[in-house]
Amino acid sequence: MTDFYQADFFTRKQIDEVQLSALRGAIERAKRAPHYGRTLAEIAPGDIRSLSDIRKLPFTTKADLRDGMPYGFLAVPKSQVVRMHYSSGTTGVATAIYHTADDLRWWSECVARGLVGVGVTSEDVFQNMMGYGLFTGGLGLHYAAEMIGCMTIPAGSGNTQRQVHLMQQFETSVVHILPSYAMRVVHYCRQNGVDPRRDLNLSVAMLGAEPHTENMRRRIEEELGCKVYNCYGLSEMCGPGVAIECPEQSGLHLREDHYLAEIIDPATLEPVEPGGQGELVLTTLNRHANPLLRYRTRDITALIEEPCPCGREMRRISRIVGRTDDMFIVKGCNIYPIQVERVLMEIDEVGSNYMITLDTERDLDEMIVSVELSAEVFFDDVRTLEGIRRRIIREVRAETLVTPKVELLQPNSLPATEGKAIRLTDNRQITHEE
Ligand code: DLL
Repeated sequence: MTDFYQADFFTRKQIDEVQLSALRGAIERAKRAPHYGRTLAEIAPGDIRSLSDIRKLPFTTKADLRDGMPYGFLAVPKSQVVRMHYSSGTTGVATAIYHTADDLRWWSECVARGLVGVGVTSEDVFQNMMGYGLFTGGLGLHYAAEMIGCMTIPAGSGNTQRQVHLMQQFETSVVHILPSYAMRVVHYCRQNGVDPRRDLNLSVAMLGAEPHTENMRRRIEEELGCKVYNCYGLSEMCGPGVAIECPEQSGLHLREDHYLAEIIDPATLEPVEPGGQGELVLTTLNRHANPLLRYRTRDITALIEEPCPCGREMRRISRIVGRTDDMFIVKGCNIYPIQVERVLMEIDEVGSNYMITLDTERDLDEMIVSVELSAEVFFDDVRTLEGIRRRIIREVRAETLVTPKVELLQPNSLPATEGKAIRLTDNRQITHEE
């Protein structure tokens, strides 16, 4: 086994020691960036005596990154930078992240550790179905798969027919794919007489970059006949590979030798109780070009402290529930889009895509859930349709406390995006912010 993989099996004590010494170094290096040169001027290495002393440092936010564009967070001379990526700007603001050659090496190692952890080897054919380019899902997994020695197919996103053809022709055994796109591939296979269990050779699908539910995972596993693992990351923290599930499928192992995690209450900014849910805050420990300290990810999760039955003592995060800026309020109820997905994916007749629209009807908020049904449902069977509609209304209401309007649609009716799925459109006259 390659050396870098050993770090996955550090004991808790080793992890804590590695983190503390790396944190001191990270602070010193960060000060070379104009932003941290200002905000950390008062902090000396001696101030960090334990990991909890990280709370002496200020948070870094997306707004700070935006204000620091283009080079306010760069901590090395530009001549040492070999690549940049842009964050996808899901919230409208794209910011750049820079990497030295060494940053790219340890990032690839992090991802490779996650892949090896779920059994990927040099025998595998790895088809990367994520967008290449400024988005980190393409190159991030690509170099890791090559590092392991997989035959790597840089398929990129979209063109489902060609994707399935490649999978058949080269007997792809591992795919990296957006959850929403995996549902489209499933739909394509059904419509085109491809039985994934019979006609494909998949053993692992690595899913990430979008929130998705356990129910969606189970569906994709059943349909594609392979194991599905959850991979989390964000451009600001390099990209994919910050945390990846192991075969236990019960939480995503953080690569804690590179990332220091905290969970805070986004309202008070105080740490939550151990095991409590809150906003994930991450610190890069070894990044040279673009160190980020106490970066507020806006992702909602919880830290699982207990060692995992897989033998790793690296802490886990639970499946991401949503982002603080994803949450919407309807009739006083706080809702994450994923709650609606949880309900929909339990219903067999529901197909591969859905969308939530918020509107104002006679001065009142309204939540419309548009759902594509599977190709097996006959649209002239009015009684069945009515039954499905009533079930969705009942179960969404039980989950969110809001009674939705439900629109049932034929397959392929909703707009399909090439990148991350857009699940929510807010057309309300007054948008309700936190
Ligand atoms: O999505 C990096 C990535 C690529 C991760 C491929 C995994 C696989 P960004 O475009 O900057 O980077 O978006 C980051 O996507 O803050 C989360 O809100 C969301 N996200 C990423 N992975 C997951 C996941 C990439 N597994 C933002 N579950 C993050 C839920 C996820 N949400």
